Amino acid sequence: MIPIDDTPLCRDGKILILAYDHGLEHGPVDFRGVPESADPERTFEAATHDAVTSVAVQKGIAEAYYPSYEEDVDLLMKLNGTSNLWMGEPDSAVNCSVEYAAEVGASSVGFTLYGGSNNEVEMAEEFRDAQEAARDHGLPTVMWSYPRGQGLKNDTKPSTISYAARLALELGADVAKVKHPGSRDAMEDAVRMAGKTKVVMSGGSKTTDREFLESVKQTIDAGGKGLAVGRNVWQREDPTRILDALENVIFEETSVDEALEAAER
Ligand code: FBP
Repeated sequence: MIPIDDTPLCRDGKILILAYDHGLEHGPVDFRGVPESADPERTFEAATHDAVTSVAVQKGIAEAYYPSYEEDVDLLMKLNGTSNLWMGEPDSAVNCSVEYAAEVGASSVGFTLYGGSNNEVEMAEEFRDAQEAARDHGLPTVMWSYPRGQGLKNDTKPSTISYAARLALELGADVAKVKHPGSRDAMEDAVRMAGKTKVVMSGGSKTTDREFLESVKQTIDAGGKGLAVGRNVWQREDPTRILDALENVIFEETSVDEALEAAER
């Protein structure tokens, strides 16, 4: 773990990563509700919002779109990822090296670890290579810490999320991105287990404004540092409105009601 408060990934110690790797991870189905969301430029535009500290994309999207936004957006290069067409035990191909991520202009990197998968050992070894290379380049490393696999029946139960947060600390991630474990108390335990590694909540599938903001608020109140979110922003007709509300909850630590009111103005 290295100090990352002074890197582009953080603002005032908080983090809001706008994730847009779903075209790979889930496929075009995620773009059907709001067809314009298939255009990466729409998400890069949203990422120019002050609340967003980095946009997380795969290499191909970074190469094609980041050059037009490098003045206004900070890039988190997602180093591994797998399509939903893959039917095997959870695994993730390493699609980009840290060296190349740095060349393209990334100021941080992201890596998925499926703890509990039959492929955990290989993934942890790949993470080791990525984390050590990121250290050489001074890039913060965010672990998408997602326990899953045939032996894990419930991947969001509190003990599993606390273990996911701890894996990130043990393996040297600077930020642990974990699913919401269902309550503030459970998130508090995950934050405790992560020690000096900062915890951010993973957005999840689209819900109502209030439901989504309540889970973010619980994360902040539990000591989490923010959010890495995709669908709950760019699957909305107006991504700016929810980003306004998120800015309030995460950076100003307002109530959800205040954030919703501010977003209406
Ligand atoms: P969401 O906020 O849309 O859940 O995005 C976060 C994320 O981690 C993405 O980076 C990734 O594509 C997706 O979730 C993977 O979700 P899952 O593996 O649970 O289907």
